Amino acid sequence: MFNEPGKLNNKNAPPGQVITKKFPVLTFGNTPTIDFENWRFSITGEIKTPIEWNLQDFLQLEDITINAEFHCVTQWSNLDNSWTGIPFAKVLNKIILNANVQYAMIHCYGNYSTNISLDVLMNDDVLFATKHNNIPLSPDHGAPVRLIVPKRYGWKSAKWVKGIEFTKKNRPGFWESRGYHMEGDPIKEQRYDTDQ
Ligand SMILES: Nc1nc2c(c(=O)[nH]1)N[C@H]1C(S)=C(S)[C@@H](COP(=O)(O)O)O[C@H]1N2
Ligand SMILES: [Mo]
Repeated sequence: MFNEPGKLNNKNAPPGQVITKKFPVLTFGNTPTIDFENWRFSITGEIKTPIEWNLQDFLQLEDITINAEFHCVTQWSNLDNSWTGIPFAKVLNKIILNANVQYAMIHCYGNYSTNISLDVLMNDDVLFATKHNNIPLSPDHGAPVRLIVPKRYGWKSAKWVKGIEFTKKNRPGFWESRGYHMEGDPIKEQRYDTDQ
């Protein structure tokens, strides 16, 4: 049975997705070893004053809990996840962006990266998550902090984040430079870059 395109609610997965109640681990390469004491989160690029926080600094920002769907481009969707974490908007409040900045590159431990436009990051369901279904993230799922971008395919929900780089140009991240779509909206089924 096909899902009706354009629907994203608790009954239907986006087109071409298969629903699972599990939460498969999907990582390119190995889970990086992260020493929480030495964990750093930096905000760089097109901002007035760059920032570097340790885990304690970061966790001082107030967290919230949301419920969200999760759609991997390999076609599994889990429609029911609770995430607790710090809203992107709270982080944005701490910095002053330069003029005409529309994009961000999320950088991770282990050299993964993904590009996301600022308007998507500003959705109120975008979090730097520390807990999934009320349990602290396991190492394989991105501990101590991962990004969650519910309205994009899972590869944009970067695990083991170590920073945000704000940019004027939309540069491709790890998968985007290997043929994945720059936007990755599951409702529009933007899986791969179709430009030849
Ligand atoms: N750093 C990093 N983040 C990543 C990935 C990765 O390989 N490295 N894989 C992405 C992909 S393709 C998906 S679907 C989700 C999967 O998250 P999970 O392993 O917690 O289910 O993480 C995303 N974030
Ligand atoms: Mo994925």
